[in-house]
Amino acid sequence: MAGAEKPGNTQPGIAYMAKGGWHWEKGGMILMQEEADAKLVKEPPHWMLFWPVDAEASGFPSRPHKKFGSYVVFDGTPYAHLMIHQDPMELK
Ligand SMILES: [Cu+2]
Repeated sequence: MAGAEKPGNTQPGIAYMAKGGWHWEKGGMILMQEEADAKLVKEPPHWMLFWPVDAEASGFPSRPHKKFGSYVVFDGTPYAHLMIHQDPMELK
């Protein structure tokens, strides 16, 4: 997303990544781009809610958290969104 325009959405959006995705992570924090000593981490299938969200105000963590399964990605940036992990293979 380096050099990408700031999101201009005026309504909330929702997306589902059925095959999950990947992100760069360093010290438990998700990075917007690769950095030295960062590792590439696989994300499971997940929903993404695209609307300005603030980790502190929402109570969601700003990094992947097994207990909650949801967290704010890119907290404190125009690209912040809520990530909700869901694995359809685990549904009964
Ligand atoms: Cu995603």
